[in-house]
Amino acid sequence: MTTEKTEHTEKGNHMKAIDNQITFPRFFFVLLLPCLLCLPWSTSAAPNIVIILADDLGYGDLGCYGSPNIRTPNLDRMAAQGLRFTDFYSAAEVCTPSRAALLTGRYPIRSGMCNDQHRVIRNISTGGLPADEITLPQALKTRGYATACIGKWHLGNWAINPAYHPRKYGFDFYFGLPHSNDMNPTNAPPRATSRLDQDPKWWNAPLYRNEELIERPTDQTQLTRRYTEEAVKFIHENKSRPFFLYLPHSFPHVPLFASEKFRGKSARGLYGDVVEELDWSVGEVLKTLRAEGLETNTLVFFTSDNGPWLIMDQSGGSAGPLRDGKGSTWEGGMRVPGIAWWPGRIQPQVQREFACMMDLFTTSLKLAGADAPKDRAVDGVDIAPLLFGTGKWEREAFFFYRGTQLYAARLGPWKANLITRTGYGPEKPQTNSPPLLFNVAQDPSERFNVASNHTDIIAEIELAVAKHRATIKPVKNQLIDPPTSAPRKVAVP
Ligand SMILES: [Ca+2]
Repeated sequence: MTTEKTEHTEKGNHMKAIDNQITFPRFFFVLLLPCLLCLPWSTSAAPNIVIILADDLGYGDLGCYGSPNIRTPNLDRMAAQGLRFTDFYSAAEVCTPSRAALLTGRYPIRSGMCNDQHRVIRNISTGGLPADEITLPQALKTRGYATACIGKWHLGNWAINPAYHPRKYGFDFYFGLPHSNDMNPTNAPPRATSRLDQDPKWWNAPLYRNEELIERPTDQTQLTRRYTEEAVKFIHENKSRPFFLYLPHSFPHVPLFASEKFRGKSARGLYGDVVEELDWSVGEVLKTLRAEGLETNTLVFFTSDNGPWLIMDQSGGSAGPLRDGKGSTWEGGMRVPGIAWWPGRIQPQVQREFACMMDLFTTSLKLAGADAPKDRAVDGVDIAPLLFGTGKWEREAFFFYRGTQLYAARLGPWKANLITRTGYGPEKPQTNSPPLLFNVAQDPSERFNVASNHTDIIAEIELAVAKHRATIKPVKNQLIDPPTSAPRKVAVP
């Protein structure tokens, strides 16, 4: 028995040895070789990521979202070839917090980049996106990406504090305006009497290339064209490596300017001219990607930082069927166009599930093979399964903040408005108890409050709100301006 057992054991060992001889090549090819291949070129398969952000573009301002009088053939084609969201949300109701959330994947309340008074970074603001936030370009750079921000920054004034320059946050290249195009009215009389003034000489916006001030006042009629040319150049120059292009346009934020080629052409008037030029710009970017053969390895996402600025009369956009606009947590303030394009990877479709701008952060990191930060709350979720039709994604609730206050929450098709207020104007906030409840999939105009029929849904949303609130930690508010007694003779850009 002992001999048999020994023989058996020896035979077993011999077989294992043979097995090892057989399995080592298999192991090498199946496991080791791909790893070795990946090491030096780990980023070669990583997709390029392009995020094009309009400023104050409304839900109803594109042909593919029902505009009757603004021609947007390039965006319409992008939507027809890609995925058009019916329920895509910006992260906030105004510029600064929305952009902070896009680049960090976090509600702006977590970084202190929202405020109840001025609501955005002004040209005298001394705060900015905290240096300890992890931005999308910083995370992508760890995977070898080339990065550029071309357009409006609005996350800190680097003329006041150089630490707030985009190149301190992971962007290799910057070209654009530090904040909104209306923030530098000329001081010499006669000066602009309102943001609707179209005379370029009333506006004194500074244009930068990296840290260098290259033009002041900026010729805003040429701004969309110049952003586009810089974006196209960046794509050509970085075609051989993965890149992240963040293209936050300055328009259609007022004051409105279009180049000669587009001015006076749209049935919608100047606002339409401006949007039609943005549409041209999107077409140029997509054309360049195709010309370089990059379209099958590039995710392009087009959206807006918040809804239309309705109080600007005809210089403001349209929220289509949605209630209210910029500045508000009604749907018109935060539900915006959202179009994803990646030929061969994203199938043409209209997507009715909801997603939000912060999801672009987490999704981009996943696509690049980088992990989302683990030492802090990240609110964006990976929507790749939604984009590619490969399964479930993780989003449960979405929270609508106005400044530092949580006004509303969405869960599935249901939206509970705890507090309501129009975007601008003297109306005081109204606390609703119970919250107003709308099925915004059925009733995107938020006209029919069905709270009394769905106390269970309200309870579920209130539980989600309580859980979310428990994760919010107090941080320094970055948007509080210096006291009026402080000297304001800063070199304000
Ligand atoms: Ca905006």
